Amino acid sequence: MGPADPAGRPEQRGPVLGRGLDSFGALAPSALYLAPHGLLGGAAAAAAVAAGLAWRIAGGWTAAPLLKLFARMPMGGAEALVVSIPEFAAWLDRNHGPAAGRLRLLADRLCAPRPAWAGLALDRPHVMGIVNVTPDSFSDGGDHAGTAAAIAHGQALRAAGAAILDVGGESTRPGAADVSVEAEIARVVPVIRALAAEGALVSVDTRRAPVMAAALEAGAVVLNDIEALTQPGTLALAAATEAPVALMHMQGEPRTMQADPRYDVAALDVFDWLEARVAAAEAAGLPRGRMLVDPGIGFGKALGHNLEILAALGLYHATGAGILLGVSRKSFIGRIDGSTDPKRRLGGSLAAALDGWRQGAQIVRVHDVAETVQALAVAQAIGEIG
Ligand code: 9MG
Repeated sequence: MGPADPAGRPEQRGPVLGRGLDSFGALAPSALYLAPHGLLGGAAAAAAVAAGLAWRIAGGWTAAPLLKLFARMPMGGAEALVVSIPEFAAWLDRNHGPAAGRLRLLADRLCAPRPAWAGLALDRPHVMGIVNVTPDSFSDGGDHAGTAAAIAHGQALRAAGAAILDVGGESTRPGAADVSVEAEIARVVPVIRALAAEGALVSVDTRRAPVMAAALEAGAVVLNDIEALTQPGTLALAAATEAPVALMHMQGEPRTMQADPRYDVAALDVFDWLEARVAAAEAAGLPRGRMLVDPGIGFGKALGHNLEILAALGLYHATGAGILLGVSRKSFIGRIDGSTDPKRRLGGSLAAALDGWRQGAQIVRVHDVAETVQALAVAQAIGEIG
């Protein structure tokens, strides 16, 4: 994997390292990354784990018979090495230097079973339904912008199988109009209050501390923050309220983020950033078990970046947090198939959500709840036989 150019094509580089684990083990610990590879599910996962040929990932439904190690190169880019679990475990037994210590830590985080998050058991997938209370959202164009319409939409998503409803009052699409804190609160609070009063598990999609506080007071339980608690007061508020959080990666800010996003190696750069945010949140008093990480598909990323991140999604299990994935109706689908109407991206949304599930993402954030719940149920039922 090399750095992606602005058009999104990964740059190809020849190997610099020798091909063995020992050459990776001689590198600086901070240059190393570990992702599950060749993932198995259902009966195949159980058999491979029982035979000692695979590791169960995050205590979930996937198991890795292989690991993909990435090493950043001094001149930029990264090299990858695929090893079997028995080979890697034997190497870890023999090696005790700093690089082995880093890889052991990442491996422990990859495998550690996740505690329940907001009351949801993370050994199975869940669907988060999107309730936009915005007149100008990219994906539903304000279909549910009024309070009553948004409440009805949330009720319908819940009836369709959403385990959690994500209520947002600010559109983050490039070019969206600014909304004041007061207006954002006025949009989300009545919707949250009504849905929570009916027993729905509600998350608030906001990046501002006063909106978070008002939403929690109205009955929201979860904070979904596309700025990962970097805005003033948000980290302290999350720590003080003990709310479960979703920490999303974004490069830049919504108005301009798609102008010229640049990374060295997108999947690894995003990993570093999320790992640092998890550490910051932990230092502020949030236990890791209360956090989900989210690579922020479409937030300051060209097509090549999005695809590289989605292909390496399992990498983010090594933050030790659960994974939330948002791919629903996003423009990267349109960049692949030319679709311009977000509502005509159901096939691409389902394909990407199912691939996230295959890689063990515990929660998918979607518009089309009934269709996603059905797709996941069928994929799971097939996997359990195989
Ligand atoms: C609010 N919002 C829009 N897209 C999102 C995504 O992909 N993830 C999360 N966590 N929130 C999102």
